[in-house]
Amino acid sequence: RTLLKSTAALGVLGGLGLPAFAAGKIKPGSAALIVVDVQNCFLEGGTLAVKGGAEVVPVINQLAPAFENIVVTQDWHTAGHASFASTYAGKKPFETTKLNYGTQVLWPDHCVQGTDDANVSKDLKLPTAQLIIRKGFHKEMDSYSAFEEADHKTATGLAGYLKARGIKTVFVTGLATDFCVAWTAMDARKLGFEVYVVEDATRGIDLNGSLAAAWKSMTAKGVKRIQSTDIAT
Ligand code: VGL
Ligand code: ZN
Repeated sequence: RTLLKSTAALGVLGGLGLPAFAAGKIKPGSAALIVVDVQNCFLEGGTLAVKGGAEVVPVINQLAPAFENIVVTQDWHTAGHASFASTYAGKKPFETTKLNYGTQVLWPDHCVQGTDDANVSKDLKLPTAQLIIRKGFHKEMDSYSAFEEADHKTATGLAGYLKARGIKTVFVTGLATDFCVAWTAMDARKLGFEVYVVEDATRGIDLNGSLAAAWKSMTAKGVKRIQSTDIAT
C-alpha cells in the first residue's frame, strides 16, 4: 500500500520537475500525519477562532486510518505569555511588537495551559496518534513551529522522534495554515523531510494577506500543496 494516489503524484510533482514516481513510493511506515493545533481555542467559540476551523476535523478523521504514525501538536501558553497583546500596556490583538528573537504578532489570550480552551478537539479520531507536542509554553517566547521555537534554536525534539522512527515524509494538517501549519511545514523541509500540506485539512487566519504569503513561502521551500482526495485512504 502507498499513501499517495499515482494521479496525485503526477499532478503534484509534474510541475516541480521531480521524478513522478517519488510520491508513489511513500509507504505508511515511513510517513507521519501531523495534526497541528486542532484545539478548542482555534475552533468556533474559542479565544482565537479560525474561520471554518471545525471543518478540518472530519477531513483529518477521514485521513487518519491511512497513517501508522500521527503526531498531534498543542499550543500551550502560560498566562501572561509574550505572544498575548494583554501582556503589554497599550497593545491590541493583531498588532505586532519586537521581541529579542524578532517581530511577534500579538494575539488575544488563547490556549492557556490547563484550560478547556487549550484542549485538543474531542471530535478528533486519531487511533494511531502517540505523541503530543506542546509548544509555546516558555513565557518569554512563542513557538508556531512544532519543530523549533521562535528563537530558531530551541528544539522541541520532534525531528529526533520522527527520524528515530524512520519517517521521511510528513503530511501537515490543522490550524492555522498561515501560522503554525506553515512554520511546521517549512521547518520540516529545512530538517530534510519530504513535506505535503493537505490544503482542505487546514484553515487560515489570513491577517493582512498572510495566507497567500504563507503558500508562496511554503512553495518556494519545496513544500507540496495537495488535497485530501490525493491521499489513498
Ligand atoms: C497559532 C497564532 C497564535 C496557530 C498559534 O496555531 O497557527 N496562531 N498561536
Ligand atoms: Zn499561540
